[in-house]
Amino acid sequence: MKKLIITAAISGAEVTKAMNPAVPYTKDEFVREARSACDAGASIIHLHVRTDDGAPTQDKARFAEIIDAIRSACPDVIIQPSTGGAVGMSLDERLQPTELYPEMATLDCGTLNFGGDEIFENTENTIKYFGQRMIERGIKPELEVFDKSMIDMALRLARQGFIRSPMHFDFVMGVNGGISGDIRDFVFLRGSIPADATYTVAGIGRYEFPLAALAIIDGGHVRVGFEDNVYLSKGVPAASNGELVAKVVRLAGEFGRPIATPDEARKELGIRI
Ligand code: KMH
Ligand code: ZN
Repeated sequence: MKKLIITAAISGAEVTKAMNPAVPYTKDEFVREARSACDAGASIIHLHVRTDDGAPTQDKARFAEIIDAIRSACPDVIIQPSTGGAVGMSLDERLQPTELYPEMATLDCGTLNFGGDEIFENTENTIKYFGQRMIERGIKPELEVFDKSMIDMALRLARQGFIRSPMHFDFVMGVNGGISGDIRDFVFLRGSIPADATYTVAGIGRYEFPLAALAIIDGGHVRVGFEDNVYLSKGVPAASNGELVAKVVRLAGEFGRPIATPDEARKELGIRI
């Protein structure tokens, strides 16, 4: 059976230590969380960084510092910086980590409500601009889709040359403002991508593990981590990102899916080795 790529979204931009004290802010905390995830079986680290006091930042120097430190602890892992950053950041602020030429980065494929008065803004021209930068910089985009319309947008922009095939999607399901994490919606998204595309699924909150199980059975890939969910099970905070990854590894074992190493993930996603 196709090997399972596990992505650990270890920090996010919105989750805080008040929600789970293991959420990383400092460089050492990022290394601790990345190491726990890699040791448990993650082959990709989806990365947002923070200042030491926890504020989200897209600062290039801060990314470089934390990426270097993670590399020392987990030399092989694929590091996938966010270009979504946090709501309200400017486009060029968000693009800063792509100046470090990472192997992968996220490319958010549409605008959505993000709770309360927040709007996560990604106009068509923004997506084109980000897609073009990633092509120029040799970065494999992970196409973040929070709704079906964002798949349609990605397909349209691929036809126009702003995104290359084969495409790799991340179905982010259960955000307040995006598509729900119901099975019906998973099947809808899953059936809406090209035959040569790959996907991972990121279920938010209580959707994390049910959607992981569906993707494991379906031959897709899985993202877990504090960015999406801070609980190991109902009411039980995860002690680390590694605990969340380990739970996915256990589920995969039950369904006979072996876990991909970082190099196996590179091969599956068409990333240069
Ligand atoms: N923090 C959200 C506003 C991404 O990483 O590309 C955007 C986000 C998506 O997390
Ligand atoms: Zn993110």
